[in-house]
Amino acid sequence: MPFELPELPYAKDALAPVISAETIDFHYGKHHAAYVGNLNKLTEGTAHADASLEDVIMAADGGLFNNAAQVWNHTFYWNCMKPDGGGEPTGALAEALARDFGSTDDFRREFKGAAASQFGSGWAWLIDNGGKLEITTTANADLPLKHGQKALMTCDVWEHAYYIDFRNARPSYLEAFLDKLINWDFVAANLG
Ligand code: MN3
Repeated sequence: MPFELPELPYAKDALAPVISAETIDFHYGKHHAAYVGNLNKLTEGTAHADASLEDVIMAADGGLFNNAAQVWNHTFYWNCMKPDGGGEPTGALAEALARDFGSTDDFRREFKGAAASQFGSGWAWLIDNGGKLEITTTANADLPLKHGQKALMTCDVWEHAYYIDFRNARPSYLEAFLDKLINWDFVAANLG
């Protein structure tokens, strides 16, 4: 059974004007779709063809790892956003952010700083690292799963994520992501 491009959890224009339908057309329709296509080409007829995406990620390196990880990362990223997102987390997630960062605002400031200073292409993450929430960044396709960490939230900081809508202004994209798009319910569900 080939790997499939998951449906977007909202319409492609639902995140506008922060993230335009044009960005989604390229980012989901071209980039994410291409990673799925490459993954299927690389696994066809191999022992990985019927493995779970996570098992491929853990077993693979090189091009196979890059494509499998990018399929996972993008699916996770789409779910980290929703139309009219942002606002404040509640309950156990809000308590955990206060415990490990001081407050949700402190978390936002630290996350923005880390994501803005990730050099080149990569991802910024909120992770659960053995019961403590931490912010981390990864280069290219790398992801917390590969390091034994549980991802709670991510923001794609490859230029293709923001260049159409924000040009080179990564900090503006990060601010809009946190203030207007982040799906705290999804993040809270990942905390479990
Ligand atoms: Mn991307």
